[in-house]
Amino acid sequence: MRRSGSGIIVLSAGAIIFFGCFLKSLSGPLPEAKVSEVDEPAVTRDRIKEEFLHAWNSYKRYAWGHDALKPLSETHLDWYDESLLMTPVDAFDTMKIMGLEEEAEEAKDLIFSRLSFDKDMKVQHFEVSIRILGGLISSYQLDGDNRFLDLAVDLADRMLPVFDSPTGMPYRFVNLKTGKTSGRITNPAEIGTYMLEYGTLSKLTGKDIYYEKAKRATVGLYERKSDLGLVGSLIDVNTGIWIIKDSHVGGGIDSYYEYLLKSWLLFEDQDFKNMWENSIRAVNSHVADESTGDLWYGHVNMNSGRRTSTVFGALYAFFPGLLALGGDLERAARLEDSCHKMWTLHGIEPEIINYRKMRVIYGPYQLRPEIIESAYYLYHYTSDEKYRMMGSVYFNSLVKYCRVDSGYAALGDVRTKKKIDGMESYFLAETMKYFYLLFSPPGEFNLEKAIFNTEAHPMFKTW
Ligand code: DMJ
Repeated sequence: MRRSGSGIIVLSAGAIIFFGCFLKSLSGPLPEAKVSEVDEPAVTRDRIKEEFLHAWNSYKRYAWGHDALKPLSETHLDWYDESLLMTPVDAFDTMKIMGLEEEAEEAKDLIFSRLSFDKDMKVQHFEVSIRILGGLISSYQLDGDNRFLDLAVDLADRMLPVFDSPTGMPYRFVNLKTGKTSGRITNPAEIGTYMLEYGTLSKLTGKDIYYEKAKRATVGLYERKSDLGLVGSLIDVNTGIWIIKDSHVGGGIDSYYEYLLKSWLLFEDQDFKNMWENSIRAVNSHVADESTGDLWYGHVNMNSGRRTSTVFGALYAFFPGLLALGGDLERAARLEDSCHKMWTLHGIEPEIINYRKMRVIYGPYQLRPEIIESAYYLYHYTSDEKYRMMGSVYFNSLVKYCRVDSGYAALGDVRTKKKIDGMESYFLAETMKYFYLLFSPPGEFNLEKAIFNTEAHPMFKTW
Protein backbone atom coordinates (compact mmCIF):
# COMPACT_ATOMS: atom_id res chain seq x y z
CA MET A 1 0.00 0.00 0.00
CA ARG A 2 1.31 3.45 -0.83
CA ARG A 3 0.07 6.87 0.22
CA SER A 4 0.04 9.77 -2.19
CA GLY A 5 0.49 13.43 -1.33
CA SER A 6 -3.16 14.24 -1.92
CA GLY A 7 -4.59 12.07 0.84
CA ILE A 8 -5.06 8.95 -1.19
CA ILE A 9 -4.43 5.37 -0.18
CA VAL A 10 -3.30 3.08 -2.98
CA LEU A 11 -4.36 -0.52 -2.42
CA SER A 12 -2.22 -3.39 -3.56
CA ALA A 13 -4.96 -4.49 -5.99
CA GLY A 14 -4.38 -1.23 -7.79
CA ALA A 15 -7.46 0.51 -6.40
CA ILE A 16 -7.07 3.76 -4.56
CA ILE A 17 -9.39 4.91 -1.80
CA PHE A 18 -9.64 8.44 -0.59
CA PHE A 19 -9.47 8.71 3.17
CA GLY A 20 -10.85 11.37 5.51
CA CYS A 21 -14.24 12.26 4.08
CA PHE A 22 -14.09 9.06 2.04
CA LEU A 23 -13.93 6.78 5.08
CA LYS A 24 -17.68 6.37 4.87
CA SER A 25 -17.22 4.43 1.68
CA LEU A 26 -15.43 1.69 3.54
CA SER A 27 -18.68 0.68 5.21
CA GLY A 28 -20.26 -0.42 1.92
CA PRO A 29 -19.07 -3.17 -0.42
CA LEU A 30 -15.99 -2.09 -2.30
CA PRO A 31 -15.85 -2.31 -6.06
CA GLU A 32 -14.31 -5.63 -6.96
CA ALA A 33 -12.74 -4.76 -10.29
CA LYS A 34 -9.10 -3.87 -10.41
CA VAL A 35 -8.82 -0.18 -11.08
CA SER A 36 -5.64 1.22 -12.43
CA GLU A 37 -6.18 4.45 -10.61
CA VAL A 38 -8.82 6.45 -8.80
CA ASP A 39 -7.99 10.12 -8.63
CA GLU A 40 -9.49 12.98 -6.73
CA PRO A 41 -12.93 13.94 -8.08
CA ALA A 42 -11.71 17.11 -9.80
CA VAL A 43 -8.95 15.18 -11.57
CA THR A 44 -11.34 12.46 -12.68
CA ARG A 45 -13.76 15.12 -13.90
CA ASP A 46 -11.02 16.68 -16.03
CA ARG A 47 -10.21 13.27 -17.49
CA ILE A 48 -13.88 12.78 -18.33
CA LYS A 49 -13.99 16.14 -20.09
CA GLU A 50 -10.86 15.24 -22.06
CA GLU A 51 -12.40 11.96 -23.14
CA PHE A 52 -15.61 13.73 -24.12
CA LEU A 53 -13.48 16.02 -26.30
CA HIS A 54 -11.66 13.03 -27.78
CA ALA A 55 -15.01 11.58 -28.88
CA TRP A 56 -16.41 14.91 -30.08
CA ASN A 57 -13.27 15.84 -32.02
CA SER A 58 -13.39 12.44 -33.72
CA TYR A 59 -17.01 13.08 -34.68
CA LYS A 60 -15.96 16.47 -36.02
CA ARG A 61 -13.17 14.99 -38.07
CA TYR A 62 -14.90 11.97 -39.56
CA ALA A 63 -18.65 12.45 -39.27
CA TRP A 64 -19.34 16.19 -39.27
CA GLY A 65 -22.95 16.92 -40.18
CA HIS A 66 -24.01 13.27 -39.90
CA ASP A 67 -25.93 11.42 -37.24
CA ALA A 68 -23.13 9.38 -35.74
CA LEU A 69 -19.47 8.49 -35.91
CA LYS A 70 -18.18 5.07 -36.96
CA PRO A 71 -15.00 5.09 -34.91
CA LEU A 72 -13.22 2.06 -36.42
CA SER A 73 -13.77 2.77 -40.11
CA GLU A 74 -13.42 6.52 -39.42
CA THR A 75 -16.55 7.38 -41.30
CA HIS A 76 -20.16 8.22 -40.49
CA LEU A 77 -23.61 6.76 -40.13
CA ASP A 78 -27.01 8.31 -40.84
CA TRP A 79 -30.16 6.74 -39.51
CA TYR A 80 -32.31 7.80 -42.45
CA ASP A 81 -31.84 9.18 -45.98
CA GLU A 82 -30.76 12.50 -44.55
CA SER A 83 -29.01 13.36 -41.31
CA LEU A 84 -30.93 14.69 -38.31
CA LEU A 85 -27.67 15.70 -36.59
CA MET A 86 -28.25 13.20 -33.76
CA THR A 87 -24.79 13.57 -32.26
CA PRO A 88 -24.51 17.38 -32.15
CA VAL A 89 -28.08 17.80 -30.89
CA ASP A 90 -27.57 15.09 -28.27
CA ALA A 91 -24.17 16.46 -27.23
CA PHE A 92 -24.95 20.19 -27.05
CA ASP A 93 -26.27 20.36 -23.49
CA THR A 94 -23.40 18.17 -22.25
CA MET A 95 -21.02 20.78 -23.67
CA LYS A 96 -22.91 23.54 -21.89
CA ILE A 97 -22.81 21.61 -18.61
CA MET A 98 -19.08 20.91 -19.04
CA GLY A 99 -18.39 24.57 -19.83
CA LEU A 100 -17.16 23.75 -23.36
CA GLU A 101 -18.38 27.02 -24.87
CA GLU A 102 -16.29 26.91 -28.04
CA GLU A 103 -17.50 23.42 -28.93
CA ALA A 104 -21.07 24.39 -28.05
CA GLU A 105 -20.87 27.34 -30.48
CA GLU A 106 -19.61 25.05 -33.26
CA ALA A 107 -22.43 22.61 -32.64
CA LYS A 108 -24.94 25.44 -32.53
CA ASP A 109 -23.75 26.86 -35.87
CA LEU A 110 -24.05 23.42 -37.42
CA ILE A 111 -27.54 22.88 -36.00
CA PHE A 112 -28.90 26.23 -37.16
CA SER A 113 -27.30 26.08 -40.58
CA ARG A 114 -28.31 22.50 -41.41
CA LEU A 115 -31.10 21.12 -39.25
CA SER A 116 -34.47 21.01 -40.96
CA PHE A 117 -37.39 18.66 -40.44
CA ASP A 118 -39.04 19.40 -43.75
CA LYS A 119 -38.06 15.99 -45.05
CA ASP A 120 -40.04 13.26 -46.75
CA MET A 121 -38.70 10.71 -44.30
CA LYS A 122 -40.27 8.06 -42.06
CA VAL A 123 -38.70 8.31 -38.61
CA GLN A 124 -39.04 6.43 -35.33
CA HIS A 125 -41.03 8.71 -33.06
CA PHE A 126 -39.52 7.46 -29.79
CA GLU A 127 -35.85 7.89 -30.74
CA VAL A 128 -36.38 11.24 -32.45
CA SER A 129 -38.39 12.45 -29.49
CA ILE A 130 -35.97 11.50 -26.71
CA ARG A 131 -32.83 12.49 -28.62
CA ILE A 132 -33.77 15.40 -30.88
CA LEU A 133 -36.90 16.92 -29.35
CA GLY A 134 -35.52 16.49 -25.82
CA GLY A 135 -32.11 17.78 -26.91
CA LEU A 136 -33.56 20.88 -28.55
CA ILE A 137 -35.74 21.72 -25.56
CA SER A 138 -32.94 21.44 -23.03
CA SER A 139 -30.61 23.33 -25.38
CA TYR A 140 -33.16 26.12 -25.47
CA GLN A 141 -33.47 26.15 -21.71
CA LEU A 142 -29.72 26.15 -21.14
CA ASP A 143 -28.71 28.49 -23.95
CA GLY A 144 -31.72 30.76 -24.39
CA ASP A 145 -31.58 30.91 -28.20
CA ASN A 146 -35.18 30.93 -29.49
CA ARG A 147 -34.19 29.06 -32.62
CA PHE A 148 -33.85 25.88 -30.53
CA LEU A 149 -37.44 26.29 -29.40
CA ASP A 150 -38.65 27.03 -32.95
CA LEU A 151 -37.02 23.82 -34.17
CA ALA A 152 -38.55 21.86 -31.28
CA VAL A 153 -42.04 23.17 -32.02
CA ASP A 154 -41.70 22.45 -35.73
CA LEU A 155 -40.56 18.89 -35.00
CA ALA A 156 -43.29 18.22 -32.43
CA ASP A 157 -45.98 19.54 -34.78
CA ARG A 158 -44.77 17.23 -37.53
CA MET A 159 -44.80 14.23 -35.17
CA LEU A 160 -48.16 14.87 -33.47
CA PRO A 161 -50.13 12.65 -35.92
CA VAL A 162 -48.63 9.58 -34.20
CA PHE A 163 -51.10 10.08 -31.36
CA ASP A 164 -54.14 9.83 -33.65
CA SER A 165 -54.85 6.16 -33.02
CA PRO A 166 -58.19 4.83 -31.74
CA THR A 167 -56.70 4.41 -28.25
CA GLY A 168 -54.58 7.59 -28.17
CA MET A 169 -51.48 5.42 -27.79
CA PRO A 170 -48.98 6.44 -30.48
CA TYR A 171 -47.89 4.64 -33.62
CA ARG A 172 -44.17 3.97 -33.84
CA PHE A 173 -43.31 5.80 -37.06
CA VAL A 174 -44.24 9.05 -38.74
CA ASN A 175 -43.29 10.71 -42.01
CA LEU A 176 -42.00 14.18 -41.13
CA LYS A 177 -43.41 15.77 -44.29
CA THR A 178 -46.69 13.96 -44.88
CA GLY A 179 -47.62 13.00 -41.30
CA LYS A 180 -48.32 9.43 -42.46
CA THR A 181 -48.07 7.06 -39.52
CA SER A 182 -47.29 3.34 -39.26
CA GLY A 183 -46.35 0.71 -36.68
CA ARG A 184 -49.39 -0.28 -34.64
CA ILE A 185 -47.61 -2.98 -32.61
CA THR A 186 -45.46 -1.22 -30.07
CA ASN A 187 -44.16 -1.32 -26.52
CA PRO A 188 -44.73 0.62 -23.27
CA ALA A 189 -41.52 2.67 -23.61
CA GLU A 190 -42.56 3.84 -27.08
CA ILE A 191 -45.99 4.76 -25.74
CA GLY A 192 -45.22 6.37 -22.41
CA THR A 193 -41.95 8.29 -22.90
CA TYR A 194 -43.26 11.63 -24.15
CA MET A 195 -44.53 13.64 -21.21
CA LEU A 196 -41.25 15.32 -20.32
CA GLU A 197 -40.61 16.56 -23.85
CA TYR A 198 -44.15 17.31 -25.01
CA GLY A 199 -45.29 18.48 -21.57
CA THR A 200 -42.38 20.90 -21.26
CA LEU A 201 -43.12 22.17 -24.76
CA SER A 202 -46.67 22.98 -23.66
CA LYS A 203 -45.37 24.87 -20.64
CA LEU A 204 -42.90 26.82 -22.80
CA THR A 205 -45.34 27.67 -25.62
CA GLY A 206 -48.64 27.90 -23.77
CA LYS A 207 -50.11 25.36 -26.23
CA ASP A 208 -51.78 22.56 -24.26
CA ILE A 209 -52.07 20.11 -27.11
CA TYR A 210 -48.62 18.55 -26.57
CA TYR A 211 -49.24 17.85 -22.89
CA GLU A 212 -52.71 16.49 -23.57
CA LYS A 213 -51.68 14.10 -26.34
CA ALA A 214 -48.70 12.71 -24.39
CA LYS A 215 -50.75 12.32 -21.23
CA ARG A 216 -53.60 10.57 -23.04
CA ALA A 217 -51.08 8.10 -24.46
CA THR A 218 -49.64 7.30 -21.04
CA VAL A 219 -53.04 6.99 -19.40
CA GLY A 220 -54.22 4.78 -22.27
CA LEU A 221 -51.40 2.37 -21.52
CA TYR A 222 -51.79 2.55 -17.74
CA GLU A 223 -55.48 1.72 -18.03
CA ARG A 224 -54.56 -1.49 -19.85
CA LYS A 225 -52.34 -2.77 -17.04
CA SER A 226 -53.19 -6.20 -15.66
CA ASP A 227 -55.07 -6.89 -12.43
CA LEU A 228 -51.65 -7.22 -10.79
CA GLY A 229 -50.83 -3.69 -11.97
CA LEU A 230 -48.21 -4.72 -14.54
CA VAL A 231 -47.76 -3.98 -18.22
CA GLY A 232 -46.58 -6.39 -20.91
CA SER A 233 -43.99 -6.04 -23.65
CA LEU A 234 -46.02 -5.51 -26.84
CA ILE A 235 -49.46 -4.05 -27.47
CA ASP A 236 -51.56 -3.13 -30.50
CA VAL A 237 -52.42 0.59 -30.34
CA ASN A 238 -55.42 0.16 -32.64
CA THR A 239 -57.17 -2.44 -30.48
CA GLY A 240 -55.47 -2.02 -27.10
CA ILE A 241 -54.86 -5.79 -27.01
CA TRP A 242 -51.63 -7.10 -25.49
CA ILE A 243 -49.53 -9.17 -27.92
CA ILE A 244 -46.74 -10.20 -25.54
CA LYS A 245 -47.47 -10.35 -21.81
CA ASP A 246 -43.93 -10.53 -20.51
CA SER A 247 -43.35 -7.89 -17.82
CA HIS A 248 -39.97 -6.48 -16.69
CA VAL A 249 -38.13 -3.17 -16.25
CA GLY A 250 -35.71 -3.51 -19.18
CA GLY A 251 -35.63 -2.14 -22.71
CA GLY A 252 -39.06 -1.62 -24.24
CA ILE A 253 -40.69 -0.95 -20.86
CA ASP A 254 -38.02 0.93 -18.84
CA SER A 255 -38.73 4.59 -19.57
CA TYR A 256 -42.52 4.17 -19.23
CA TYR A 257 -41.94 3.75 -15.49
CA GLU A 258 -39.28 6.45 -15.53
CA TYR A 259 -41.69 9.00 -17.01
CA LEU A 260 -44.51 8.22 -14.57
CA LEU A 261 -42.34 9.35 -11.67
CA LYS A 262 -40.57 12.16 -13.48
CA SER A 263 -43.81 13.59 -14.89
CA TRP A 264 -45.15 13.78 -11.37
CA LEU A 265 -42.00 15.52 -10.16
CA LEU A 266 -41.80 17.96 -13.09
CA PHE A 267 -45.45 18.88 -13.51
CA GLU A 268 -46.84 18.02 -10.07
CA ASP A 269 -49.74 16.37 -11.83
CA GLN A 270 -51.45 14.15 -9.25
CA ASP A 271 -52.52 11.61 -11.87
CA PHE A 272 -48.88 10.73 -12.50
CA LYS A 273 -48.22 10.40 -8.78
CA ASN A 274 -51.03 7.85 -8.53
CA MET A 275 -49.92 5.97 -11.62
CA TRP A 276 -46.31 5.88 -10.39
CA GLU A 277 -47.19 4.72 -6.88
CA ASN A 278 -49.48 1.96 -8.09
CA SER A 279 -46.98 0.82 -10.70
CA ILE A 280 -43.90 0.75 -8.49
CA ARG A 281 -45.84 -1.17 -5.83
CA ALA A 282 -46.75 -3.81 -8.42
CA VAL A 283 -43.21 -3.98 -9.81
CA ASN A 284 -41.70 -4.37 -6.34
CA SER A 285 -44.23 -7.06 -5.44
CA HIS A 286 -44.02 -9.16 -8.59
CA VAL A 287 -41.01 -8.29 -10.74
CA ALA A 288 -38.37 -7.92 -7.99
CA ASP A 289 -36.48 -11.12 -7.26
CA GLU A 290 -34.08 -12.24 -4.53
CA SER A 291 -31.20 -14.41 -5.66
CA THR A 292 -28.48 -15.56 -3.26
CA GLY A 293 -29.00 -12.51 -1.07
CA ASP A 294 -29.01 -9.99 -3.93
CA LEU A 295 -31.89 -7.96 -5.32
CA TRP A 296 -32.67 -8.18 -9.04
CA TYR A 297 -35.67 -7.39 -11.25
CA GLY A 298 -36.40 -10.25 -13.67
CA HIS A 299 -39.30 -11.17 -15.94
CA VAL A 300 -42.82 -12.32 -15.03
CA ASN A 301 -46.14 -12.86 -16.77
CA MET A 302 -48.15 -9.64 -16.37
CA ASN A 303 -51.37 -11.50 -15.49
CA SER A 304 -50.24 -14.35 -13.24
CA GLY A 305 -47.01 -12.91 -11.84
CA ARG A 306 -45.35 -16.25 -12.69
CA ARG A 307 -41.59 -15.87 -13.15
CA THR A 308 -40.74 -16.39 -16.80
CA SER A 309 -37.01 -15.71 -16.72
CA THR A 310 -34.20 -14.53 -14.50
CA VAL A 311 -32.49 -12.14 -16.87
CA PHE A 312 -31.33 -8.58 -16.28
CA GLY A 313 -29.01 -6.30 -18.23
CA ALA A 314 -27.40 -3.00 -19.09
CA LEU A 315 -30.68 -1.24 -19.90
CA TYR A 316 -32.26 -2.40 -16.63
CA ALA A 317 -29.48 -0.67 -14.70
CA PHE A 318 -31.32 2.67 -14.78
CA PHE A 319 -33.70 1.25 -12.18
CA PRO A 320 -31.56 1.90 -9.07
CA GLY A 321 -31.47 5.57 -10.07
CA LEU A 322 -35.22 5.64 -10.52
CA LEU A 323 -35.79 3.95 -7.16
CA ALA A 324 -33.48 6.51 -5.55
CA LEU A 325 -35.32 9.40 -7.22
CA GLY A 326 -38.56 7.90 -5.91
CA GLY A 327 -37.18 7.84 -2.36
CA ASP A 328 -36.52 4.10 -2.01
CA LEU A 329 -32.83 4.27 -1.21
CA GLU A 330 -32.69 0.82 0.31
CA ARG A 331 -33.79 -1.05 -2.80
CA ALA A 332 -31.82 1.40 -4.95
CA ALA A 333 -28.57 0.66 -3.12
CA ARG A 334 -29.10 -3.11 -3.18
CA LEU A 335 -29.89 -3.12 -6.89
CA GLU A 336 -26.90 -0.93 -7.75
CA ASP A 337 -24.70 -3.43 -5.89
CA SER A 338 -26.19 -6.16 -8.10
CA CYS A 339 -25.55 -4.06 -11.21
CA HIS A 340 -21.96 -3.66 -10.06
CA LYS A 341 -21.62 -7.43 -9.91
CA MET A 342 -22.92 -7.58 -13.46
CA TRP A 343 -20.32 -5.01 -14.56
CA THR A 344 -17.41 -6.75 -12.85
CA LEU A 345 -18.32 -10.23 -14.13
CA HIS A 346 -16.17 -9.61 -17.22
CA GLY A 347 -14.69 -6.20 -16.40
CA ILE A 348 -17.37 -4.32 -18.35
CA GLU A 349 -21.12 -4.66 -18.55
CA PRO A 350 -22.88 -7.06 -20.95
CA GLU A 351 -26.27 -6.36 -22.49
CA ILE A 352 -28.02 -9.33 -20.79
CA ILE A 353 -27.11 -11.79 -18.05
CA ASN A 354 -28.87 -14.61 -16.26
CA TYR A 355 -28.59 -13.39 -12.67
CA ARG A 356 -29.27 -16.79 -11.11
CA LYS A 357 -26.37 -18.35 -12.96
CA MET A 358 -24.36 -15.13 -13.21
CA ARG A 359 -23.73 -15.96 -16.84
CA VAL A 360 -23.76 -13.76 -19.95
CA ILE A 361 -26.74 -14.35 -22.23
CA TYR A 362 -26.04 -11.56 -24.72
CA GLY A 363 -22.55 -10.08 -24.72
CA PRO A 364 -22.32 -6.62 -26.34
CA TYR A 365 -21.51 -3.44 -24.41
CA GLN A 366 -23.02 -0.59 -26.38
CA LEU A 367 -21.45 2.32 -24.48
CA ARG A 368 -24.59 2.51 -22.37
CA PRO A 369 -25.04 4.99 -19.51
CA GLU A 370 -27.63 3.45 -17.18
CA ILE A 371 -25.40 2.05 -14.43
CA ILE A 372 -23.52 5.37 -14.29
CA GLU A 373 -26.77 7.31 -14.17
CA SER A 374 -27.79 5.22 -11.16
CA ALA A 375 -24.44 5.77 -9.44
CA TYR A 376 -24.98 9.51 -9.95
CA TYR A 377 -28.44 9.50 -8.34
CA LEU A 378 -27.27 7.33 -5.46
CA TYR A 379 -24.28 9.56 -4.84
CA HIS A 380 -26.51 12.61 -4.95
CA TYR A 381 -28.90 11.25 -2.33
CA THR A 382 -26.45 9.44 -0.03
CA SER A 383 -23.09 11.26 -0.44
CA ASP A 384 -21.58 7.79 -0.08
CA GLU A 385 -18.20 7.83 -1.83
CA LYS A 386 -18.73 4.20 -2.73
CA TYR A 387 -20.71 5.40 -5.75
CA ARG A 388 -17.83 7.54 -7.00
CA MET A 389 -15.56 4.57 -6.59
CA MET A 390 -17.95 2.50 -8.66
CA GLY A 391 -18.00 5.34 -11.21
CA SER A 392 -14.19 5.20 -11.36
CA VAL A 393 -14.35 1.49 -12.06
CA TYR A 394 -16.78 2.09 -14.93
CA PHE A 395 -14.81 5.00 -16.35
CA ASN A 396 -11.48 3.16 -16.25
CA SER A 397 -12.97 0.08 -17.94
CA LEU A 398 -14.56 2.26 -20.58
CA VAL A 399 -11.25 3.93 -21.40
CA LYS A 400 -9.38 0.63 -21.27
CA TYR A 401 -11.68 -1.40 -23.49
CA CYS A 402 -13.57 1.07 -25.69
CA ARG A 403 -11.22 3.98 -26.45
CA VAL A 404 -9.81 3.94 -29.96
CA ASP A 405 -7.76 6.48 -31.91
CA SER A 406 -10.90 8.00 -33.40
CA GLY A 407 -13.41 8.07 -30.61
CA TYR A 408 -15.05 5.34 -28.55
CA ALA A 409 -16.21 2.00 -29.92
CA ALA A 410 -18.90 -0.32 -28.59
CA LEU A 411 -17.93 -3.92 -27.82
CA GLY A 412 -19.36 -6.87 -29.73
CA ASP A 413 -18.90 -9.09 -26.71
CA VAL A 414 -17.61 -8.26 -23.24
CA ARG A 415 -16.02 -11.72 -22.99
CA THR A 416 -13.70 -11.16 -25.95
CA LYS A 417 -13.65 -7.32 -25.76
CA LYS A 418 -13.80 -7.25 -29.56
CA LYS A 419 -14.73 -3.75 -30.71
CA ILE A 420 -17.49 -2.91 -33.15
CA ASP A 421 -17.83 0.11 -35.39
CA GLY A 422 -20.37 2.24 -33.53
CA MET A 423 -20.53 5.23 -31.21
CA GLU A 424 -24.18 6.01 -30.47
CA SER A 425 -25.12 9.65 -29.91
CA TYR A 426 -26.28 8.83 -26.37
CA PHE A 427 -22.63 8.23 -25.48
CA LEU A 428 -22.13 12.02 -25.55
CA ALA A 429 -25.62 12.90 -24.31
CA GLU A 430 -25.77 10.50 -21.40
CA THR A 431 -22.76 8.32 -20.64
CA MET A 432 -20.23 11.16 -20.51
CA LYS A 433 -22.69 13.57 -18.89
CA TYR A 434 -23.53 11.26 -16.00
CA PHE A 435 -19.83 10.52 -15.47
CA TYR A 436 -19.13 14.24 -15.37
CA LEU A 437 -21.98 14.98 -12.97
CA LEU A 438 -21.01 12.11 -10.67
CA PHE A 439 -17.61 13.72 -10.14
CA SER A 440 -18.86 17.32 -9.99
CA PRO A 441 -19.04 19.17 -6.69
CA PRO A 442 -22.40 18.40 -5.04
CA GLY A 443 -24.83 21.20 -5.73
CA GLU A 444 -23.02 22.55 -8.81
CA PHE A 445 -25.77 21.10 -10.95
CA ASN A 446 -29.03 21.58 -9.11
CA LEU A 447 -30.87 18.29 -9.48
CA GLU A 448 -33.81 19.63 -7.52
CA LYS A 449 -34.59 22.09 -10.32
CA ALA A 450 -34.04 19.78 -13.28
CA ILE A 451 -35.53 16.50 -14.41
CA PHE A 452 -33.53 14.53 -16.92
CA ASN A 453 -35.36 13.00 -19.83
CA THR A 454 -34.44 9.43 -20.65
CA GLU A 455 -31.62 10.67 -22.91
CA ALA A 456 -30.19 12.79 -20.01
CA HIS A 457 -31.45 16.07 -21.40
CA PRO A 458 -32.37 18.22 -18.40
CA MET A 459 -35.80 19.86 -18.39
CA PHE A 460 -35.89 22.86 -16.10
CA LYS A 461 -39.03 23.79 -14.28
CA THR A 462 -39.47 27.44 -15.21
CA TRP A 463 -43.23 27.60 -14.66
C1 DMJ B 1 -30.90 5.85 -24.60
O1 DMJ B 1 -31.27 6.23 -25.88
C2 DMJ B 1 -32.00 6.10 -23.60
O2 DMJ B 1 -31.48 6.09 -22.32
C3 DMJ B 1 -33.12 5.11 -23.69
O3 DMJ B 1 -34.09 5.29 -22.71
C4 DMJ B 1 -32.56 3.71 -23.56
N1 DMJ B 1 -31.44 3.46 -24.43
C5 DMJ B 1 -30.42 4.43 -24.62
C6 DMJ B 1 -29.19 4.27 -23.77
O4 DMJ B 1 -28.82 3.01 -23.43
